[in-house]
Amino acid sequence: MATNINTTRSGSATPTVNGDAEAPPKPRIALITGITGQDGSYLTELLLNKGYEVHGLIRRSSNFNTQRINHIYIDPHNTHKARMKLHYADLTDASSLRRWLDTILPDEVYNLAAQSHVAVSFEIPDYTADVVATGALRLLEAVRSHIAATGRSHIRYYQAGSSEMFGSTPPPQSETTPFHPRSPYAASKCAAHWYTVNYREAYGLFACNGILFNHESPRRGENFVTRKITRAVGRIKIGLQSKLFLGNLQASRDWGFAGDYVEAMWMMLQQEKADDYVVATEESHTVEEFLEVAFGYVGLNWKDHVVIDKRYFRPAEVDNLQGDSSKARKVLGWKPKVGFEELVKMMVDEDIELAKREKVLVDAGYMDAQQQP
Ligand code: NDP
Ligand code: GDR
Repeated sequence: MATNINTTRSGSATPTVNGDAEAPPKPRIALITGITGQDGSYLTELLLNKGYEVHGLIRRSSNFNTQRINHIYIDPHNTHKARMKLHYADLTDASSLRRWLDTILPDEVYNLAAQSHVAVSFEIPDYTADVVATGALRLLEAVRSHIAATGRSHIRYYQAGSSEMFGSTPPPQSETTPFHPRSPYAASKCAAHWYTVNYREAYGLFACNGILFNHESPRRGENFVTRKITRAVGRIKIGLQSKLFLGNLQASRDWGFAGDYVEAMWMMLQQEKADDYVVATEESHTVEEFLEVAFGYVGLNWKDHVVIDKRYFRPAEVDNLQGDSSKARKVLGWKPKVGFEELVKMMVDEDIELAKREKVLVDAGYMDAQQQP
């Protein structure tokens, strides 16, 4: 029989006055894995703006990996102002997850951490499964056992699911579309999805799967195709690069803006009932169309610069993704604010500025112009 956790929103989940009429309302506390990633940075900004205290789990790296959140970092010694706090942990280390839950006592947990590169998952499948699939299970189990030990049953959990789970199932893809994953990454995300559903059904955990279609931004990792293209456009325009090596240009993706998508994550955790939602613009474009808009925006022809390189083709491709996000639009009241062309131009504008700064370093002899991202 399922052991149910009472998930009514109470305790510090709703800002309350702690018995003292003078005391300020207690802020809600969020715990984010993957805070140093693209989505982690936008979600942190969103939650800080809503008055949350945000705790992020970061993994140890030989180089600093906090570039995307440096602009909002305040020295923790400044205790009154620092509302974002960082802690070392890893999704491959169960003890660290449970320890930080017990210490931070979050109201909301967002599991964004992942080895998130589809092509790389074919190179390191075992590690990808450990972080993406078993990592999600470790965190769910840490949340479940934390609740069992403390009685903090109001905790809400968000799992970063992906349109890659649909894989070769034709569009439009909605919450009821069958999964057919085409990579170790996608198969691992399917496992994480079902672990999340299972913890909801077995233990009554307030756990939601966001099935998010591709979302991009000027903070997108530089080896994802959109950012790889806009970085190249900036560098070609400024004279730092001439060629751009790419793989399959015919793949079609439903690309939105990451800043819009993190709002949907938060909205899911504010509902009465935990559920799963597709988040998408409902518009799909090929990589070639992305090239046309990005190069065309700065008066260049992509055909003069792009070279097809077999190494960027994948053992199995996902040809066509286009979401049906009608459930999120109806139930959450979510809709994207940034359209395809605006997104591409936003990314190109930022990458032109970045290339200009790189040019200064190249001209001063501090950087090799051939050093491509
Ligand atoms: P990023 O690749 O930008 O960020 C991934 C984050 O996970 C980084 O903070 C990274 O740390 C962290 N991480 C990686 N491995 C571990 C580990 N072993 N332990 C702890 N942290 C780890 O991804 P996005 O921000 O783009 O995506 C966020 C989530 O949403 C991911 O789960 C992704 O798979 C999923 N997703 C993304 C979509 C998109 O279009 N962006 C669409 C659908 C789903 P570090 O900075 O040190 O590398
Ligand atoms: P994707 O994003 O696999 O959809 O996963 P990516 O930008 O890597 O690829 C999109 C499409 O572009 C094609 N492509 C190339 N891709 C890369 N990276 N580099 C190239 O040179 C290149 N040339 C062509 C790919 O074959 C593919 O068809 C992203 C990630 O953020 C996942 O974590 C997330 O779950 C999904 O989006 C939804």
